[in-house]
Amino acid sequence: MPRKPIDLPFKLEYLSVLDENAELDKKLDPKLTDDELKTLYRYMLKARRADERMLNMQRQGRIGTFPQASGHEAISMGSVFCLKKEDWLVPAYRELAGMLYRGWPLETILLYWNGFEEGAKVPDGLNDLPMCVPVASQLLHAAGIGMAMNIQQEKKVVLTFFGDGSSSEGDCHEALNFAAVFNAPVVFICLNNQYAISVPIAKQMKNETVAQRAIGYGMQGIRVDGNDVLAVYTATQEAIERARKGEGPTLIECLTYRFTPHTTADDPKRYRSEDESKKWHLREPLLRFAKYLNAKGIMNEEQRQQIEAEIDAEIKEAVAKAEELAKSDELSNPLNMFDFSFAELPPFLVEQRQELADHIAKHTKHKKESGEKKAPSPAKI
Ligand SMILES: Cc1ncc(C[n+]2csc(CCOP(=O)(O)OP(=O)(O)O)c2C)c(N)n1
Repeated sequence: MPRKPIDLPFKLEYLSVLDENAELDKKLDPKLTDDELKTLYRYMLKARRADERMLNMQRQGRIGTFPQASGHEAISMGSVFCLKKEDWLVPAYRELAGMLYRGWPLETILLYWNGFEEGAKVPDGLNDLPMCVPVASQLLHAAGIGMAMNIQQEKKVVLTFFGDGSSSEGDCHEALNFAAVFNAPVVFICLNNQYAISVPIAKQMKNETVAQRAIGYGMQGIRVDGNDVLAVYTATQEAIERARKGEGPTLIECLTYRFTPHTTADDPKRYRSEDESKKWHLREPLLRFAKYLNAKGIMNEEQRQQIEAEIDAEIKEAVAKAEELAKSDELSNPLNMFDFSFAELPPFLVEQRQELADHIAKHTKHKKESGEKKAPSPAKI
């Protein structure tokens, strides 16, 4: 028969564990301990409060343009929580909750958004990459790390993130394809917040879901409620277990919404309706999870307030530290930009570094003569 249907074994699921009223589907309960549930909540809340604080600071001119992550806490924390310390985290730029949980000091993140190279310095002992702003480029790094681990026969996994808009990039397709073909232990988390700056998802892709693209690459795929931390946790945990068993990569699409502008330089009122935004606020990840913890009897309002107070103090301390560091001679040295990418600088960068050092020295001399503040001391190569 020249024309006949091809029988292909495709299936695609949507997963939510807590419904919009915070009712748990008992069959899907991931059965986390009370302490684990409270940890999830704490870091989600810390990320939300840090995000709000950073917005205030940006408006006061105390940090630069940055992308808020409010509304994405369930995705970031629910997934990163599944990693072991030695696993790899390859973040984009909205993974605040997970990065804080992983051990990135908030002051480091504040320095990053203030333009300091030191903000990209991975804390000792973590197999993480710094945040990535060029969209989708980090997915190739994640696929490459996964392939390298297969060669080295390591049982670690890689967790990486990208947006719905990033799924239009060639880098994204190459990374997914390489990971599938080489059976790399990578979990690709798509934060589908439905907009790439002002471009709605309908103008990014012709498919109904991002998850179904997994089928085309030959990997597992699932769509989850990205405002439900337990759903994200469950899907990521399953994907990581498969990856550790050598069963290759997974694409998890987390359906969510940006509660805030794309970045502090954006005005979503010009392209999103208030009605749409209000509808999504009803599915807010933190309120929903707090309601569940309350109903489960493990966090009442008084205990929640206590966590708020502790977080408030932690954020104040981090802001003070970051601002102190930013003033130091060591960090305000522009030569630092050469210091964190290469173990050994290639000759053309040695030359550029010297050129900048000479320029600073000349400028300093000029400033000294005119009685201005001294220039920063040169950093080590
Ligand atoms: C390679 C590259 N091209 C363009 C940009 C400018 N840019 C920054 S964010 C963005 C949209 C990203 O949308 P999406 O992937 O959906 O992520 P979201 O910001 O919505 O989380 C673009 C085009 C960039 N950062 N990198």
